[in-house]
Amino acid sequence: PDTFTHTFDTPLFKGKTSFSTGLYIDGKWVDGVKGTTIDVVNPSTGKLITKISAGTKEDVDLAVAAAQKAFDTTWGLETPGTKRAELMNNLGNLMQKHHDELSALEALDNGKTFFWAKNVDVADSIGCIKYYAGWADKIQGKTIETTNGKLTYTRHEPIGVVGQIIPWNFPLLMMAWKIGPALATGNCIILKPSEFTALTAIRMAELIHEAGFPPGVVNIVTGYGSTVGQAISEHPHIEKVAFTGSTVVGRKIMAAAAQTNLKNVTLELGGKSPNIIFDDADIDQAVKFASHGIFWNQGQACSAGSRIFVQETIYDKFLQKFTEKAKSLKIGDPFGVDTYQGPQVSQQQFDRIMGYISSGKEQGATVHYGGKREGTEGYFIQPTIFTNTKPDMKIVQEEIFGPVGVVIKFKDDADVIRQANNSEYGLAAAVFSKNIDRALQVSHKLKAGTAWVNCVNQVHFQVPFGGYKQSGIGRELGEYALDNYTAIKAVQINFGGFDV
Ligand code: TXE
Repeated sequence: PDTFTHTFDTPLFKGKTSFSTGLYIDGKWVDGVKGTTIDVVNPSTGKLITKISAGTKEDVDLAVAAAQKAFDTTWGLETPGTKRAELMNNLGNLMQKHHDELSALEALDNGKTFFWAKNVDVADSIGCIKYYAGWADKIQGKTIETTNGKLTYTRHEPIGVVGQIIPWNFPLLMMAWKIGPALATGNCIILKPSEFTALTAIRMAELIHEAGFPPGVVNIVTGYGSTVGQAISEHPHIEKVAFTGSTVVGRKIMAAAAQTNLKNVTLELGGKSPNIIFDDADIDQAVKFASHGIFWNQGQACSAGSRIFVQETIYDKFLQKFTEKAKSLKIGDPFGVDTYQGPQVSQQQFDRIMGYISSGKEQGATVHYGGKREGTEGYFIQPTIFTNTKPDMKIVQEEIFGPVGVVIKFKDDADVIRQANNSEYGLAAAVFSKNIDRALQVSHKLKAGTAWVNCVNQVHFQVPFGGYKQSGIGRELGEYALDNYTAIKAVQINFGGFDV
């Protein structure tokens, strides 16, 4: 296997400096069939960290064969839920043991701060795996009364071999959201991490191995979307694909599924979530959450509160406080103890965001604060606030996926509901008001898969998450996600109750 040795200048790795960087197929580390690699770049510096394998269609075929074999012989119906739970808890415990190391790897590879990686990404990933371990022995069907002398029951069976394609904004967390429910219900997995941030998935493969999962149950094939991702979406023996990423790629995955074996598809796509602040809100609370809503994780959150609607009577006061808050956010080294904002994940994303900032200016919006690159090295962008926007501007309609928010005035409840719903997306929405009747009435009228009241960006593994409209199909997390990974079989037995 290909390994690299890198001396990380942080004690957080506890001396572990060597990682496998091949593909993890059938419980073994292997080189990709073609032997090509992908550069892994540190977004804080733009410098090379290491190289990982660039898998291909042939590697996906090998992984699917391994997964199918595991499903038929050692996993699937062969391993009881209690055993699946035990292995998943082993994995959760190993992640806990390596909590700092996983957090450091995420900060290094993605650019998010070590603080947030540790307290959200890794903490919630552990929580998610253990939560679904709890479900593994509680997958149950129903008995259904029809006629006397007939027994009918349902079984929630694992689907079989499933494909999972994940993005770079929460690399480990998205992996946990995907593998948790799939393993709990007895499926075998081919997972493709993003080509930009595969290091935690690779490290997880080592922990999955150590936890004792049989070979072939989880296979990690690193590589590009157009090769490995496409091969997963088109594969005739993958029965389900779960994807988190851009709406453009979501469409391709659905089309590929439709044109091949009609595999089940769940999609968690982009957003342009409204964050609504009424004049009866606690303004300091609203400012704090509005800032966290758009600037947290460098704005690279699908649920980011990127359209901030403020009632006209408090608009100036809010804008002044919100700007002060943006100014106070410390940008810099993700490992710095007081850093809030790290670099964007890649040169590509940096360019995309700077392109949106230029487009906002060209279309006549005002850069109220920020709008520039920060420093000269790495992919850092200042927290940016746009005002004087028009509803059809690109910065108001399209997902920027960076620390760039638009602040928009509104008159009253009806006006803001209309403006907030004027979007092709519908992932999340937030309402700030101390009038609970108003907050709930407005929340219920917003076309979004999540509505937050007096908070933003709260996601919990027990609570379903997903989008209306072009933000996706299906729900992840909570009990709801189990349905994505089970096929229902109805068994009907005649015990003397009827004849043809
Ligand atoms: O996403 P891609 P990109 C949005 C966000 C961002 C934009 C572009 O607006 O600015 O998407 O980011 C794999 N078949 N989100 O281009 O390409 C790819 O390898 C199968 C929102 O990086 O969608 C990676 O593993 N797979 C989002 C994954 O798709 C393919 C998170 C996501 O990358 C593929 C990320 C193909 N043809 C971006 N092409 C969210 N919902 O949180 C690429 N991939």
